[in-house]
Order: sequence, then C-alpha cells, then structure tokens
Amino acid sequence: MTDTRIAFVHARRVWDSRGRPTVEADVLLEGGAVGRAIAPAGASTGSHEAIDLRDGGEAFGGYDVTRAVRNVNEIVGRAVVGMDATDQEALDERLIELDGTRNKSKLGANALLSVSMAAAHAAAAASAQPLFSYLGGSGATLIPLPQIQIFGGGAHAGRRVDIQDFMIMCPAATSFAQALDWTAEVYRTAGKLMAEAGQLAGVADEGGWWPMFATNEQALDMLVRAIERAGFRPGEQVGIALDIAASEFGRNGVYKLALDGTELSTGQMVEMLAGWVSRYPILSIEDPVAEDDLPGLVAFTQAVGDKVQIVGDDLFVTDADRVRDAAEQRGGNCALIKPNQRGTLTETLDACRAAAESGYARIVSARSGETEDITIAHLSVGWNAGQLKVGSFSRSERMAKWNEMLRIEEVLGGKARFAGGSVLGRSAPAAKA
Ligand code: 2PG
Ligand code: MG
Repeated sequence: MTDTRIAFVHARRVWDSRGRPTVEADVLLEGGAVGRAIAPAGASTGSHEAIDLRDGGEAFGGYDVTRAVRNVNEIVGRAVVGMDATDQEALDERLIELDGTRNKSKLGANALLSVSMAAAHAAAAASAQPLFSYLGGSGATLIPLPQIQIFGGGAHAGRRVDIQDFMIMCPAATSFAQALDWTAEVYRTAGKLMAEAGQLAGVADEGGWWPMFATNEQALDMLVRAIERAGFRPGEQVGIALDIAASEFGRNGVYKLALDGTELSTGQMVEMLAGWVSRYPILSIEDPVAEDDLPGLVAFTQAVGDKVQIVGDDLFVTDADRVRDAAEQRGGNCALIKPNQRGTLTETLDACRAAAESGYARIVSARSGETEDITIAHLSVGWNAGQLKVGSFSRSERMAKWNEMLRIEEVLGGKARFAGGSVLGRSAPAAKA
C-alpha cells in the first residue's frame, strides 16, 4: 500500500438530480491515491436527521451550499491533513469534534459526509481494491435484494398520492442481474398500463411514474396488475414494498390522507395498513407511522411484524440509539441506513451494527436528491446489509447505482451470494406473558 496520509482535501459545488447545488469532495493522499464523493439530499427528511447545511436566501431557492463548501476548504481540509485515511474512525471522530454540535449544524452533514466518504474511496484506491472489498474484506460477498420504485408519490410527486414510494422486490430472483431484468419488465408494463388508463403524468423525483390515481389503493391495484401482466406471480416472485413516509401527513397521532379524504388516528392507520398487508402481496412497509409515533410502530409490529418487514427511516434516522430504543420495545424489524442522516461513515456503520445486533434487517438507501455517486452500492455489500433502496428504474442518478451493483456481482463471480428473500425482516411474534 502506498502512503495513505491525507495530503489535500478540496470541495466544490456540483448539482444534484433536482438541479440543486450539493457538495463534492476530493481527498488526495500522499502516495497519490485520490477519492471523490458527493453528498445526497432528502426531501422527506426526518426532524432528527443531521443537518444538510444550506445558505438560505434568494439564490437557488435557498439551497446553495457555498457555506458547506467553504467549511470543507477552510476548516475540515486543514484539520485532517496528515491523518491516515485508512483510519476511518479517527478521521470521522475528528470531523465530529470539529463540528461540535449534536446534529452537525455548524459545518453541515453534507460537508462532513462528502469528506468522510471521499477518504474511504481514497483509502480503497490506495489499497488497489474496490470500495466494497476494502470495507468488508473477503467476507463481503452478499449482493443485496433491491427495493425498486415503480410509482413515486408524497413529497416526490407533488403529493399526488399520499403514500411516497410504491416499490417492488424480487425475492425469487436468483441473482441481482435477474432482479433488474424482472424489474425492467414490471416498470415498463406499469407505465404502459397507466398510459392506457390515462393515469400517467411523467416521472417523479426518483424516476418512478408520476401517478394520477383517484385513491391510494388504486395505486396498489395497478401495481399488482403490472406485476401479473409482466408475467410474475405477485408476492411469490415479485412483491410490493411501500414507503408510507407517514411523517409527511401525520402529526400528533392524526394522519390526514388527502387523496382518500380521510383523517385517521394511529390505531386506524395501523388497522388500514394491516388490512393492506392481508389483501395485497406486500413484503415490506417503511415508516408506517410518523417519526415520533413509537407506540404506533410497536402496535403495527405486534399486528403484522411476523408477516412483513417493517422499516424505520424517519423513525430511526440512521441513529444507533434510536434503533436500540425501538428494538427494546420491539418496534419495527428493519432499519433504513442513509449516510447523510448522520454525516459520517463511522456513525452510519454504528447504526447498521446496532440494527444487526438487534436482529433487525438493514437496507442501505439513497436519497431523493442524488447524483452519479455510487458509494452506497459499495456500502451495502461491504457492510453486509442485504438490501438496497435507490429509487426507481430510470434516470441516471438511480441507474448508476444499479449498474454499479451489476459490476460488483460480476467482479465477485462465483463468490457472489444474492440475498434474495432470505434477508427480509420479520419479527417473531412476541412471547405470551
Ligand atoms: C425515503 C427517501 C428515499 P428522501 O424517504 O426513504 O425514497 O426519500 O430522500 O426524500 O427522504
Ligand atoms: Mg423513507
């Protein structure tokens, strides 16, 4: 391995998939290796997430990142020069210390994460390994089961439907490549059926079809039809995954479904979703209740946790403590893992480990605002997560990650083990007292 001490760090403003500014960092090592990474950005963000630092004001709707870029170039870069890029924990510790706030509001999680990830890329390059094997060694062979969006909704499609992500999973596929083949057929078929029915209005933020449905359930019906029409057995070969993103329309135990014209209590929300689980081939449901409704999450898990995967996103915000708290009460059985919800790779990995230790499944996830950065594909394999969520099956910021996973599967060759349905979270029913 060449000299892995950090020689130079440089950040610049680049643009994301929504045409908004974001932070890109380059990390150059003494031995000549270079790493580069770009911070993503959410739209349906949890209020307990680390802060994505924006300039505010008039320019670019307040989304500019000149402060975050400056923070890297004037503060972070200088402070990490000379540190060993292979010691990710020490580096991230330094970043956390420099910021000094609980939610990274001083320097910005976008500023810190771009450096944290770029350093990992540089260290991997110095060791002449792909990032996933640099992170996970020879044991990094589990290729994740993808969750792929077919229709967008919620904050990603002008709230045209209340539910945010209508996705599919292919538990019976025998390889990642085959899961993508099947998804391509379902995605194409769904678009065709929707166009025929006059229910298609373009594509949403993450590349899924922009739906024009009259009710949330109509979206589920259409998804089942698309799976069948594409030639697959719903639930068995291809199942449904939903991100309800309930924090977007639920507050203080009241859930307002604008499309359906209903207002539900936590109990009614749990009942409605449990009804969907019994009537539709659903394998996974994310954020079924709002971010602070842990009792609702516990109730939902008691109701259907042995049948479906129940994922915490805004509920857990990639925070090891929040994952452990929920696990203690048996709320959910899977954690969404988003690096920019915390701001450093080390803390992200901590949350992933806390989930694994709690017996929870893990899904490494992109954000709705993305770029060509493919780091998360490598994290999902390097950290043995088992599942990956990237958005839909169009737009190059999404396809870049799916395509990278195809390459990883190919590079691993005979050693690659496709996760399939074996990794889906299911909680054993709580023991009777
Ligand atoms: C989510 C993500 C991705 P956002 O809620 O899981 O779908 O959306 O990045 O807007 O939070
Ligand atoms: Mg979510």
